[in-house]
Amino acid sequence: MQEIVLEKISGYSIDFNSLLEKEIIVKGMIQNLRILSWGAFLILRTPEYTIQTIIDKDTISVPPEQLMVESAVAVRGIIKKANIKDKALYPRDFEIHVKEITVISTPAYEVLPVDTTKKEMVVHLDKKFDLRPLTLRHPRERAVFKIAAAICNEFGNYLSSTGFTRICSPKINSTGAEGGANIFKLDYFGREAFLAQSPQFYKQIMVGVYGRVFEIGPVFRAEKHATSRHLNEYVSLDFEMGFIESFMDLIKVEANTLNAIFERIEKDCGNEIELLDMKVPKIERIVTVPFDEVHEIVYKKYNKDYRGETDLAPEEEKLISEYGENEWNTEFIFVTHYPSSKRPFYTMDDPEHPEKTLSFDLIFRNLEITTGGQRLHLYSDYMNKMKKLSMNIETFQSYLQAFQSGMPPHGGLGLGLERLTAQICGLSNVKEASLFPRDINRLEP
Ligand code: AMO
Repeated sequence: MQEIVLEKISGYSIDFNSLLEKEIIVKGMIQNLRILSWGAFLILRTPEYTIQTIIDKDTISVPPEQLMVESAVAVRGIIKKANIKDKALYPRDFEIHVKEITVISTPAYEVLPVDTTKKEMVVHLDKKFDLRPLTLRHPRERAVFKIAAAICNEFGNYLSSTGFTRICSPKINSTGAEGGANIFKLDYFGREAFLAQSPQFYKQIMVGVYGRVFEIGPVFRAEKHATSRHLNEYVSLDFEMGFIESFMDLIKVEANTLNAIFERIEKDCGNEIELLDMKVPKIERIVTVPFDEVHEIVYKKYNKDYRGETDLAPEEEKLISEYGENEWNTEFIFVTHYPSSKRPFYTMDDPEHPEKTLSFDLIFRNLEITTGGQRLHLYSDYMNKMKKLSMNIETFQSYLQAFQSGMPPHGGLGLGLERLTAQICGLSNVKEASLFPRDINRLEP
């Protein structure tokens, strides 16, 4: 038997000011290496900072020429003040003057297949995804996924602080929730099963248990076309809450959650904001516009006639965004009252206009990032709606137990993490906001 004393693992975070002119040992990966006649500038990447080190070739035992980008090294040196411009570095006001460097491991590639040391990585999108284990190490890529991490963290923190309980629902299910053909089937020990398109049924069931719930998890959509806005697996940020008066309650919670996320990004991601040259948004006030009115605006203002269509075309999302910025001075447009024919069966129809629903999408910088709405909550309403739509009620029996057991008026929404990240970071393709994107042509890495 061996007993090991449990120690807290300390982070790599360093108060550089207090270490000025002192010697430290830092372990990390070589992000960049610039060899000059007198030695080298070596950029060291650690979990919490990326720092410049200065190597004088006469003082260290390893010749700089023998070092390689992406080697793991330990550096011993003195912390000095510096004044560095490169936005990929933080801190920029300190550097390490190296006394000794030890190579811990080196890449197996003789030459790395992509140069990750340039400000912009010059590589085709497909190659960038093929070589994700390496290309993700580029400072700009790392910055994008720091932003995504901040979004997830604050979505959870903010909602937890307002009475929501985090849930983790199953992703292998016996039915789909969203309808449509974009569902993956799989063989589940001889039975037909499906990959979750959304945590929809489970988050509703859990409102009966906790009143307010949220989930951050993967969902799967068998999208048949490769587009710049669709992934076959994405991360869905969902919440669902009981005792709502109307879907406006959901819109308010979403606006507050998004503002908390934006504030968190401002506070924690200063380096990423600078590096990506991001404009962090803020929701100053809520602007809602009914679905039909969007068609009208797009027709009258831009002479594009989508009237009669039961969904918004990507072009309309773009045009209404432009209109929103110019006329309403907002980047966030909540489009409400989508046609019933386009919304899943669980959506509540507007009692005054049954062909419309009490639902909404949020359009942000040309793209739909959220769908939400009020749900049916009475068992009898489910029965009527499902019969009207000729659905097989038997298949949904376990979901319907929630309504047989009693449910409050409720609603919620789903927010696509990659779409939000892409729009905040100014990326033109949602796949660039996915660590390992899945599309119709891609299953690796
Ligand atoms: P919906 O199907 O509209 O609604 O999805 C909600 C949000 O998820 C994102 N999204 C996608 N992101 C990347 N690739 C895709 N293929 C993709 N499909 C959707 C979008 C979208 O706004 N259950 C409902 C939500 C609810 O009412 O609570 C649902 O899933 O950002």
